[in-house]
Amino acid sequence: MRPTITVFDRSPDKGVGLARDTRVRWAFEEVGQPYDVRLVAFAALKEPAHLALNPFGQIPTYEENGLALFETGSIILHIAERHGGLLPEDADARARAISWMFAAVNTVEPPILDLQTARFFEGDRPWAQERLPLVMERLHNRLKQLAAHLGDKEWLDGDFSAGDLMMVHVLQRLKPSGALNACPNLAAYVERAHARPAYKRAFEAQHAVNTR
Ligand code: GTB
Repeated sequence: MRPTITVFDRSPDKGVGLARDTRVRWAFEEVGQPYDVRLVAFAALKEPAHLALNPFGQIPTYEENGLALFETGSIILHIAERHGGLLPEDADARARAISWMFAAVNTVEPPILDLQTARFFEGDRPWAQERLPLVMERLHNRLKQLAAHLGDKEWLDGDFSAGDLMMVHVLQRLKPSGALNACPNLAAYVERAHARPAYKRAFEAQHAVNTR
């Protein structure tokens, strides 16, 4: 049975790949697992049928043989554990790749989301102009730390892994802001990952939904 994921029937980003189903689609493409998609309207996210899959009323969710998962980190870990190609065989290297998955969503993504919040949801508050430089500084510090680790390596730790997949999808949200330009090796890292055939297939699939 093919797994089914839920995705926006129309993503607010109009298909540029920022909605989080893109990272799950990418993981499926990397491991060669076909999947089905169920489109969900925004209003339906907070209805009981969807809340039964994700108590926070968000996409994406994952269903297969009676198992329902939410949170992209757990979904991608599940996919990576059941198929070869996204986690190393060596136990220590595997544990390190999983550390990078957590680092992506728990250490790098929060300051990126803070910037989005400061700009788009709080930009009209009287204190917004005072807060924005603080948010930017925290983000740049985090990016500099990541850039220092990556150096001139191709991927974060050995071969491309689920850790890179998560990290790149987190970082790509910064592309429109230009914030990645301060760290050229991170910008090149994102481009390198986006050149992977699996990413291109995932991108095209979500783009087709959002431009139909
Ligand atoms: N931590 C969860 C995970 O990793 O799975 C976060 C899931 C999440 O944020 N889902 C969003 C959602 O369902 C869609 S991806 N939001 C609806 C809601 O909370 O009511 C986030 C997203 C949406 C739109 C853009 N965009 O337009 O640029 C980018 C990212």
